[in-house]
Amino acid sequence: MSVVGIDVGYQNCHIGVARSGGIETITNEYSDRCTPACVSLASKNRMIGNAAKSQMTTNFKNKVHGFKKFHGRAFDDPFVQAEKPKLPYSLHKLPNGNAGVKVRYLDEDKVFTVEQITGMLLTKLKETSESALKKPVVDCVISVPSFFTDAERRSVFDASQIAGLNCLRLINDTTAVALAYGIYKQDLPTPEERPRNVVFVDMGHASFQVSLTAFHKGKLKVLATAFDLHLGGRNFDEALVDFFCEEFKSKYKLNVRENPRALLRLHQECEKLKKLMSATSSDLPLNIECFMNDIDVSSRMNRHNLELLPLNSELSRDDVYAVEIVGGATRIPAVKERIAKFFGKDISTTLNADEAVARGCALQCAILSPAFKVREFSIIDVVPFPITLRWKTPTEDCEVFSKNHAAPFSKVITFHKKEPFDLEAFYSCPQELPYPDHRIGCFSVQNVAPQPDGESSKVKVKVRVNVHGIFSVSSASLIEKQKGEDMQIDSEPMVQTEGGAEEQTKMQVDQEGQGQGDQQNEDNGSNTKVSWTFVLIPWQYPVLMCRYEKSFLMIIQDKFVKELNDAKNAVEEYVYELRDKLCGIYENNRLTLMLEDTENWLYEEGEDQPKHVYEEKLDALKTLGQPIQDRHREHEDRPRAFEELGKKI
Ligand code: ATP
Ligand code: K
Ligand code: MG
Repeated sequence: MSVVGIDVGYQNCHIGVARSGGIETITNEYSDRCTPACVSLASKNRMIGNAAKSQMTTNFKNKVHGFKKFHGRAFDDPFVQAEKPKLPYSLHKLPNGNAGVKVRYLDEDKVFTVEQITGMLLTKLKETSESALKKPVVDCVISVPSFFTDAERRSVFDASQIAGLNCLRLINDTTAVALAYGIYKQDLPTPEERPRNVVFVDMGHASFQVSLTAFHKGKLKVLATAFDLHLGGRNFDEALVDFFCEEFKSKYKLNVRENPRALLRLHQECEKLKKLMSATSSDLPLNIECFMNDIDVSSRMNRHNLELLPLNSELSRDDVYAVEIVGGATRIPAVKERIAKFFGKDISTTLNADEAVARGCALQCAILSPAFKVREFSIIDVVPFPITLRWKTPTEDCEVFSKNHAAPFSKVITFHKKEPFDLEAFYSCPQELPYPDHRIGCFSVQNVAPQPDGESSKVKVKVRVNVHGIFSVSSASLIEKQKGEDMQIDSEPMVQTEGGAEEQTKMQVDQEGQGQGDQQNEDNGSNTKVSWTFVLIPWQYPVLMCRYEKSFLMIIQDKFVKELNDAKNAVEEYVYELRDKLCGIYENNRLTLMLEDTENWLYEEGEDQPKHVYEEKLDALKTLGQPIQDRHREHEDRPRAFEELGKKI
């Protein structure tokens, strides 16, 4: 069983793994701890991560980045529409109304779902983990922003399945950070003492998340979360880009916004500049050669006091032990200042700003994994947006989960019904929701019939916000009345919470959408409980468009291209290696000619050949080259052997 935690950022991804020595963050094949959230589709293969990012300004129409926030969103979603003009690649409306990505792949126009794109990214991260751990990786924990709604979470979950991962938990970014903070702390208060309250702030590339978490020995409880999903490092980049676009318009008469390649380059340069400005408050130059229409541009900039939007939260400042900040954008001095000022407290940076989320994810995976021993630590998270259940005939509402209610959590609601009925779940406050559709799903409880005596039947419905932060109706069961028993009939539904939140955090991962009722008899044996299946009519449930075979085929295609390139490179390397040697010591005309021919061939018809052609070419070269190399080696070894012998005598 693998123990892997994945932080899928808007810009940067990190992986934490459990090894015998503990939790580590790992590097990819570029020796980089960070893998860019970038996928580039090309005529022969896909490139993912660093390789895709390096293609930034060349294959830009087919280079997909910044897709994290398109999860579970419709093409017509105002957020998607606002992002669309800023993207170098095209978006496309999928048959189910969702936003898809349109690119050229294998010389054809292709549309991919966001789940497929993130699936590709996760496939890469899975491979990176596998090569670090030297074993297959399936089980993992993946981070999502705390403000992700059901549809977004389901979509990320689907992406993990496309990548062949078994996501044990979708954990909120700031909760992962809290776990990474708390698990090794020796001095946390005992259960009788007042909790230690810590504020965690994560400003990444595209969002700003804050959580207030209470710690006791061996457990953490998130008390509240706040966020601004339009504030992150990229807003600073965009502000700089806007500034320079204006300046270059008047200074050089250039309309940068009309040239996607130039705009991308400006973006890259502005991000570099922003990072430099974190380190120095002095004036910094910006120079880009051959920027657009053969014109070189230059300008200057100094540390901006870019406005930080007000932090909207009800957190009490007095009772805060520490304010811990993570996320790349918290390196911006103005951001740090604002956070410190808001909480009236010095900020702490005891956690690794880039890797804390991934470490927390790996720790959560380790806790869930029977294969790894790690300190027990209970985690209670919160429901970020209140959830209401509505049943028709007569139309009635009941808020089943309030804001900041503990999660994961189950509740049992008792209905008295004579016929099947529908339950509609939706977020209670559409105006507070960072998502345009407040509906979650419609659950249809079927096979309900009156009792033999014509009275209503008692139906118990269990609703749950599960470990992933996803709402579901997890079971519906009918209590059959036994002879001679009288059943209490309420016209009002009774909401009964089941178990303490503590108990619910034992993290058995729910089987989504199966609707299997549990068999335990809650009614002390007097009534028989019969479980009914229910049907989920999903409103926002993203349709898994990609079958596994499809992503599997793409992986095969990538492997195929890699092997082909390796075979081609082997010929090239052999040619160079041998030619160098030939010039020096062993002269052989036939071989020299053949090497020359091969080199030319590699640039002409040998540019694009099947793998076996390269392999045959290499074999032919080796047949000629190897004996010569061997003879040369013998020739060199002989005097050395004599020398050695001489020394011994
Ligand atoms: P999100 O959490 O929003 O999904 P992410 O996890 O990919 O995004 P991070 O990797 O935490 O984001 O942060 C990336 C952001 O931090 C980028 O905007 C980057 O330019 C910025 N950043 C990184 N280092 C610095 C620095 N030294 N100064 C200023 N900004 C920086
Ligand atoms: K990240
Ligand atoms: Mg992040």
